[in-house]
Amino acid sequence: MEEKKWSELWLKYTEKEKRGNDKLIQGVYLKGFDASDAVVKSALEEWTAGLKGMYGMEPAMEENPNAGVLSLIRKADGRIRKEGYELLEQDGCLQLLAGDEKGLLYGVFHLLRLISMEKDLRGISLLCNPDNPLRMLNHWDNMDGSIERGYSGNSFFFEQDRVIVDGRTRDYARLAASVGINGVVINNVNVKQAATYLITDRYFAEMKAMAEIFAEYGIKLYLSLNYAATMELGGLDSADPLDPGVIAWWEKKMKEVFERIPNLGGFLVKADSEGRPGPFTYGRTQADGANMLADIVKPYGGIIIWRCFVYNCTQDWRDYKTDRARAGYDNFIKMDGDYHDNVILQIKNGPMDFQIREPISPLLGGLKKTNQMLEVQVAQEYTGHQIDVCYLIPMFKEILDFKTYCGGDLDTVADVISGRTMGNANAGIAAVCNTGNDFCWTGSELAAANFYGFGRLAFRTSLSAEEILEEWIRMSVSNEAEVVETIEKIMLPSRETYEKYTSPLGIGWMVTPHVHYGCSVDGYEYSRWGTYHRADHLGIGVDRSDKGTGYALQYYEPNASMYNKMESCPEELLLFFHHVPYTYVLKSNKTLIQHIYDSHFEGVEEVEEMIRLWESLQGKVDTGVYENVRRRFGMQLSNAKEWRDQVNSYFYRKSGIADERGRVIY
Ligand code: GCV
Repeated sequence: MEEKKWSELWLKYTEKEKRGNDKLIQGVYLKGFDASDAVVKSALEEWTAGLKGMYGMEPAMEENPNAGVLSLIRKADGRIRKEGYELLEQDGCLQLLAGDEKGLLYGVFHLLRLISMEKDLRGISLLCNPDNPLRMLNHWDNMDGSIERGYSGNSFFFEQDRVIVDGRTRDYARLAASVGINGVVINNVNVKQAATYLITDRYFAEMKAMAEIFAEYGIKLYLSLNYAATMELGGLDSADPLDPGVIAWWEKKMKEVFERIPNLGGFLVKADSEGRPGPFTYGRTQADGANMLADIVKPYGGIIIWRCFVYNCTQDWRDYKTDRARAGYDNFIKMDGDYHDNVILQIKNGPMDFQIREPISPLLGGLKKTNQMLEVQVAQEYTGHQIDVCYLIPMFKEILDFKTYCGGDLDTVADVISGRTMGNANAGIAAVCNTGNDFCWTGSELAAANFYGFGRLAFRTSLSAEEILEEWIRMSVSNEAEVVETIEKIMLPSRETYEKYTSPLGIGWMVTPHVHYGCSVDGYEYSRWGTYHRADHLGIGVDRSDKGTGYALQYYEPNASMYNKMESCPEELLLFFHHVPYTYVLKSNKTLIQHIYDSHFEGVEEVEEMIRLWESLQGKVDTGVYENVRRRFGMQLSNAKEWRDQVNSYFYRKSGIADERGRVIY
């Protein structure tokens, strides 16, 4: 067999301690499921491959659910819901009760996870229903093989305008399904060049083949759509959503597309944003655009996921009332309730753009009558390019736990996007994915924890960042306690470490324009109207209170008042909401400027400590993994020092206030 050019990540299936589990799984009994169903087949194949690799066993199909046999049984009873499952073991009988085929597949992956982590299956009793109906990965892959904000090689979906469907497609689907992903958008939201043709005869055969592989793992294929396809493909002179000619073109096109690509879930649309066309061009609303497409795909069971990343990147902010952070809310809140049932608004976690720390977008829960999805970024665009270690799951937990006060008891972001708040089924969570075609899929071996963790969290938002990390380490790297603990020490605080040596207290940016890695204090690509951070010789920060841009008032009370006042604003977001004097005293009793100095020194020291920890693992983890991470740590340390020196010297020169501790500031 040809050797794979990619890692198996957490599906390695190497030999494991049995701990008596083998006695429970000598055979497999199937009831209520059709063994020839594609998803059931995948589940059985995975079970077989997993047991062969981890226990050297080849369990046969059995006629009876005897003790010592794993029973896979269909059971949908209100408790076990669609895509859900229950695992039970009593008196030597291990049962996986599943609500449907996907539940069966997820249950099998759960058992394999436990086996891989060398856990005891005896006495197991757990019910797992997915928290979010839609659990999606968004790839920003271009048809030429490049990936927008990709840090792991090239695309494994596209190469030189060709679609790739091969063994890696299947392994990708296995990895995604193993953590509960049920929808994947394969192409960049910036639909340019050949990607417009994904909905044409040129690519239908490949789309169908890919959709079929995904379907075998319970995943629906989605495509990013070029809103102006009527013009770029159809030769019309308009993309006006109310134009009958435009509507007729889309009707014909969608009929063809859904006939040719079975298992297509629908489309993701970026309109009126960063140069992309959209309904605003024609004086129409975002709802006009989304609803037009949604009505057309509805007969095929399709959905339209419409992004809320709509802002005017050329706006002049010198009047101090204009604020990019306001844009999402201002553009979408007015039409709350106007969106049709099969439209979902996809909202980035923060009002700006995936910074290391931002407040939660006030649109999440701000919209009370509209389907919503949360969009987070697993690709480390602003969080270290998969060079710097940054375990993102603690940040995603914070976002999900945020209380929006949108009314009632079910008002956290997790409630809103799961559909619990409004009782809607078209809801969920999506992540901009961090994969590419390099051997370990994610550039840094450690960055795979974010891919893994996102899926696990999307399925069960109650899992902690610690639990998820432990699972990932044990399955991907080692079950040795020392290795597990050391990697936890490196990764659990890594988001705070990154924050410490980059931009302080929620101010964000200060990164090299366009590249978004490395320090450039005044660097912001849209900075023709002045610096983003508004630093002068007295202070720094953007006044987003009622006296400034008014952004703070987009939240429900008491969040609005909390953010509006400097004294009650959470300090980690202080500079996002307020322009603060360098001499302002923080709760730590340090002045703002001293905090900036200290945190930047600390950030570098923490990276040095991470490196010491990692080096203690030499010889205890796979050499390839060790070297991959070690190389990146060298780059991370230079990056951290560069940030420390640039930021500290910039603010020393601006403020004229020396470091209390007399350290060298270059
Ligand atoms: C896909 C940011 C990124 C862009 C990205 C955009 C978006 O601006 O820098 O690369 O485009 O967000 O989310 O659409």
